[in-house]
Parts: sequence; structure tokens; C-alpha cells
Amino acid sequence: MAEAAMKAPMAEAERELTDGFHLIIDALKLNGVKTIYGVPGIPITDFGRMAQASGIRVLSFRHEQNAGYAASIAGFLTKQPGICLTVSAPGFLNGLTALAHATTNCFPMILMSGSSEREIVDLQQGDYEEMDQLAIAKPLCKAAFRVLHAADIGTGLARAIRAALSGRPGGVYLDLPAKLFGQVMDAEAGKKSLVKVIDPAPAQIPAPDAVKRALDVLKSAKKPLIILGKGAAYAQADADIKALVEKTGIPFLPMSMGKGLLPDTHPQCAGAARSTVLAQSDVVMLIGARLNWLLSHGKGKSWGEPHSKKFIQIDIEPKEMDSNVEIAAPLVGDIGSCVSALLHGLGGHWTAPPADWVKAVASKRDENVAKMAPRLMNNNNPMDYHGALGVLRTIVKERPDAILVNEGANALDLTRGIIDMYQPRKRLDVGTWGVMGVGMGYAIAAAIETGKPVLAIEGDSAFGFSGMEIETICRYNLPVCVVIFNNDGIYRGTDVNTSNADPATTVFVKGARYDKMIEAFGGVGVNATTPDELKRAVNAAMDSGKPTLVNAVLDPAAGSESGRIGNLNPQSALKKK
Ligand code: OXT
Ligand code: ADP
Ligand code: MG
Repeated sequence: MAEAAMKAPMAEAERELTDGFHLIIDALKLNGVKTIYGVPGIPITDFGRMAQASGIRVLSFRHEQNAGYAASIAGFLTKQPGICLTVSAPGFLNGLTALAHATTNCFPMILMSGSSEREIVDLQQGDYEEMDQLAIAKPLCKAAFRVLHAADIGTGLARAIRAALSGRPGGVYLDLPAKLFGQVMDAEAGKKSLVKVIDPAPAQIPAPDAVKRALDVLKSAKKPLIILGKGAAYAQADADIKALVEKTGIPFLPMSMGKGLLPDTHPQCAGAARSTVLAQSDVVMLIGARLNWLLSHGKGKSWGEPHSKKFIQIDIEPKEMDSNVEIAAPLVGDIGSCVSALLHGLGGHWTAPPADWVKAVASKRDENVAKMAPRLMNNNNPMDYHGALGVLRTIVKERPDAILVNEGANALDLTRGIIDMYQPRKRLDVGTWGVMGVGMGYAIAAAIETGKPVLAIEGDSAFGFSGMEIETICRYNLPVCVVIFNNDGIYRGTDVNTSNADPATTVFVKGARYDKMIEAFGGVGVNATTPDELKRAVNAAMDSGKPTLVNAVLDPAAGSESGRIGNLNPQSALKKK
């Protein structure tokens, strides 16, 4: 008896054991995770170290929100969930905006946060960073899971990956209580408990009837239009999308992050004739684009109402159909399968759209492009947006595989219109929420995930939301060139407060030198006051790959309130009296 009791602990010690730390790492690696974006601290510091030692790339940020945006865009770029790792309560909350952003934009992402002791949290006894994180995350993401036992880590991660990737992609929260990391179990049993996720985003083949209906509606069109959204870019069905557009001969309008699926310079591109095609088309085929605010909800003056039009919508989410207006031909499935079914259904003899429509679109586009051209060549000092963007446009043309990150108001809207894109998934911007703060996180993830040079065009306000991450860019020596369009403020730097000595709400320190910030971390800082100086600095940065920040000094009066969306500012009925 005594002998047996002596033997038991020995057997325990001889058994090979594993723990939560290792099981999470093994589960991530088994599922191909190569990169984690996060901020260390209790209870995940050691986990980060161990993940790094195991060969996963663990990038430490200065703020979780930026790590979260990095993970979200990594999801968009790779079709794999981007992983963000944070500490409990405040770190978790800092990551939550990005998780909600990922969900809103249909990007696959997993926010993994350490959390405090369940027993204390649930009794609200005041634990270190106490918060019921699972409950808070739930309404802001596609799915939320908590793992309490080491043996469930494999299943927990598998569920998170499937939830992020299947159907309409989105953000998933995975709660990892501190105790889980240290839990020990038999190594063999632990290994067996891991799950390799097979085919998490299976092809969703559209119904043959739905394909026929869509083709019939398209055939009936006299003035057809194809709109390519960021869902089409995400789908990575580039060759078939190009073939569909070119075989049908239908003009296409890219949404902001759909730009480059076919080059903006393509003869069928209607980007520079936007108002015309929205108002005058009679049949519109949406491919991975929602009829939300960015498309004026598919109705009203910009859609040429009172004339009605017919919509064909390709989307993986059946509930998206009829969200704003009637969809005459819903085509539910994944974009790759739907587009390939349409191509198949076109057969060999598709009749091109009426020539007068195609010509009308092309001539409106050429007219707008010609109107813009001289403005892009101006050498004004101080610079305006057009002068600065004229040179950046050429730089992107010469490097079509570089990634363009873009945020701001005027800095966003004018860049979108002026800089042509040539390849898919090269333009990354504020997305569905028009959110400021994505800039540096996106730039970092774009450089890490693609290995390509990154040009980030930032309004001075927009940059401020993630500006501290230029230290991260320098620390990892990433090929990122940040250009700040510095017009001394939000929209403009000329507002005046007449009531007291405080500056107006939209203005910043005049003549700020953002270029000095990057010098503090060993990067290259340049102050550019003319398009020529800007061109030289950005070319040098893109060629050298050195972390660079160019303070592009713009006329503080350049820019308009809210850029192209000033109409969304509420107006008082009283004011109009
Ligand atoms: O056909 P028409 O005639 O209509 O012409 C169109 C095209 O055909 C034509 N076009 C071209 N012409 C010639 N050549 C070419 N190549 C060409 N291409 C196009 O040009 C026109 C316009 O085309 P576009 O742009 O396609 O069409 P339009 O009508 O603009 O499209 C409508 C939209 C809605 C689709 C489009 O405007 C769009 O995508 N907009 C997105 C807007 C957006 O999301 N904005 C960001 C939010 S604004 C605001 O909220 C800001 N905040 C508040 C805040 C936010 N957002 N987030 C957080 C976390 N906190 C606070 C703040 C703080 S912006 C902001 C900071 C701003 O200051 P900054 O210093 O950063 O920036 P600056 O303004 O630079 O100072
Ligand atoms: P944009 O802002 O460019 O107009 P949205 O974000 O509004 O684009 O729309 C993207 C749409 O694409 C979403 O409705 C989403 O469900 C859909 N989507 C995303 N991935 C796929 C896919 N692989 N197949 C089909 N639809 C997809
Ligand atoms: Mg500004």
C-alpha cells in the first residue's frame, strides 16, 4: 500500500506533460498561423515569448487598436484569420474596435485576449483587470468563445477559425482565462485534442436557376453596369472576374478597395464617370458590394430615381439580399463559384452592350480625366492635394505591386479618385465605417504579409490616431513610407474660434513637423514643401525600403469640410429659417 502510494507521483513525473501555453501555440501552428499582432502584458507575456521562440512571428505594437487593425487587414489580404493578442480588460477593449471593424468589413480576424479569474470576475470581487470580456465582445463580432480547459484548446481554436472564415467572413473573439495557460495535461492526450481545420470556407455553389435568372436579367439590359466591391477583392477570383467583365464588355465601377481588380486605366473602367453610370444604368450587377451608404442605399437621386433599375447581387450572405432595395436576381454563393458559373452560362455568343451606352460612359470618363489632368501638374507652393497627388500617382504607376494605405477626409477622397490602381488588393483604406486610425496597423500588416513596399497616404489628423506605431515600423525595419498631408488640421487648418483663446476644434499646431517624429526612432524624416521635393523623397523611400516619414506641407486652406461626404453633416432646420 505504502509502496503503491510512493509509486504514483513518480509515474506522474515520468509522464510527458504539456500545458495551455504550448497547446495554444501547437494549435495555432497546426492551423498555419504564422503571425500574431499584439501587445504583451499579464497574462500573455510568456505566451508571446514562447510563441516567438516556437517560430511564430509575434509583432509587438504600441497600442492594441493598431495591432487589431493589422490583424483585420491581414485577414483581408490572406483569406486566413488575422490574429490579434491582447491582455485583459483595457487591452481587450483597445482591441475591440478593430474586431468590430473586421466584422463590419467582412474581414476574418480572431481577437485572443487573456482574461482574469472567472470565479472572481463572476462574483465581481474586484480582480486584477476584472471584466466579463466574453459578454462584452459578443454583440460586436460574428462569434465569441471561451476555453476553460486545456483539453478544449484545439476545439476552441477550430471553432474560432471556422466562424471567422465560413460564409460571410468576420471577427471572432476567443477568451483565454489566465489559469488556462498554466493548466497541465498529458502531452499525448493534448496532441490528440488538437484539431486541424479542414476546408473552413467551402465553395458555395449557386443554384443553377439563380444563375440563369441573373443572366436573363443581364441580357435584358440596355445600359448594364458591374460594381466590384471589396468582397470581390477578398474572394481572390481575379482571373474569372476579369474574364467576366471583358467577355461581357460591360462597364465596371470599382468600390474603393475593389480598385485594381481590373486596372483603373482599363477601357471599361467607369470610375471617373461614377455619377453618370449610377444614375443612367438600367441593370446593375453587384459583385461583393453592399447597397449601404457608400452606394446611397441603391436609391434616390444619385441612382437616377424616379427611373427604376434592376439589381443582380452576388453575395455569400443570403440575408444581404433586399436589404435596401429589391434584388431582381439574387445570386447566393461564393464569388469564385458564382462568377465561374456566370462565365460558363455566357457561352460563346454573348451580345455586347449597346455601343451608344459604352461610348457615353467612356466619353464622360475621358472628359473627367482630361479635366483633372492639368490640376495634377501644378507646382503650387504651398502644395495643394492635386499637386501632391499628381506626383504620387506616377510613383504608384511605376510600382504597381506596391501597397497603398490611405486614410483622412480630403486625403482619402482625393487619393481614391486620383491614384490609379493596377492590381487587386493593393488599396487598403478606411472601409465601411470610414474609420480613422487604421493607417499604421494596415501599413505594418501589409508589409509583413506581402513583403511588398507600402506607401501610406495619411491626413495629418488620421495619422495621429496610430502615429506612435512609426516606432514599430522602425523597430521591425519595414519598407513603409508614410506621407502626411499636413494641412494643419481636420479637413482644413483655417478654422478660427472667436469665443476664447482656445484653438478652433478642427485645427492643430501650425507648421507641425511630423518628420521629426520618425527621426527619434532612427527612420528617415523629410519635410517636403513642393511636389518636386515630395517626389524625390518618396521615390528614395520606395527604392531603399527604409522606414520613412514625409511631412508634405499643404496649404492649410486646401480641403473641404468632410471631403466628399460633407452632405452627411446634420443641418439644423432652425438655421435654414
Ligand atoms: O462622376 P462624378 O462627376 O460624380 O465625379 C466623381 C468621379 O467620377 C470622379 N473621378 C475622377 N475624375 C477624374 N479622374 C479620375 N481618375 C477620377 N476618379 C473618379 O471624381 C468624383 C468623385 O469620385 P468618387 O470619390 O469615386 O465618388 P464620390 O461621389 O465621392 O463617392 C461617394 C463615396 C461615398 C463612395 C465616396 O465619397 C467614399 O468612398 N467616401 C468615403 C468617405 C469616408 O469614409 N471618409 C472618412 C470619414 S470622414 C470623417 O468622419 C472624419 N473624421 C471623424 C472620425 C472618424 N472618421 N473616425 C474616427 C475613429 N474618429 C473620428 C476625422 C477625425 S475624417 C477625419 C480626419 C480628417 O482630417 P485629416 O487631416 O485626416 O484629412 P484632411 O481632410 O486631408 O485634412
Ligand atoms: P464595398 O464596401 O467595397 O462596397 P462591402 O464590404 O459593402 O464592399 O461588401 C462586401 C460583400 O462581399 C459583403 O456583403 C460580403 O458578404 C461579401 N463577400 C465577402 N467575401 C465573399 C465571398 N468570398 N463570396 C461572396 N461574397 C463575399
Ligand atoms: Mg488634415
